[in-house]
Amino acid sequence: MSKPTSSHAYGIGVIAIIVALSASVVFYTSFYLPESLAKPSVDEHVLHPLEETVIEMIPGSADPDQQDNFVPKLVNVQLGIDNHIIWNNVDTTPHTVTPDHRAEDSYSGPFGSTGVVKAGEKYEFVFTEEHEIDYHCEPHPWMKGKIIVTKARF
Ligand SMILES: [Cu+2]
Repeated sequence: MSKPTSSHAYGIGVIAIIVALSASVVFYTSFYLPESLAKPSVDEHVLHPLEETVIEMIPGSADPDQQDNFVPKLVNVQLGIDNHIIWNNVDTTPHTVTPDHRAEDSYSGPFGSTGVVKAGEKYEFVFTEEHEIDYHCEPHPWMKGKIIVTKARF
């Protein structure tokens, strides 16, 4: 003896599964796929590290006789820990963050400020892979700094 109600419920179940499957196919092809093709997949901890690393362009940096300008000058960061670097211009003069040699991160793109960082403004960059970059300030070439990005030690 077949019960029409249970076969009806079975039919609804099959339709629900088909609808769910096609919805996920549509999502995968129209949203997930283009997104994942556009950029390499990067670990969430690397994209949103625990800490920000701050480098200041300090007052007086435009003076070639002043020893300190990018402070700190040498910065070592680790992916997933403190690889989000912010350059704060706390000086009264505009400066740039310019790599000595072209440097590019495969997720974040070319490194370096586009144009100057005005007084009171900042430039920030999230490194997502290992790098060793020497950089300077375009108008004040005596302003020099270095960034070393390594994998977390644990
Ligand atoms: Cu400068």
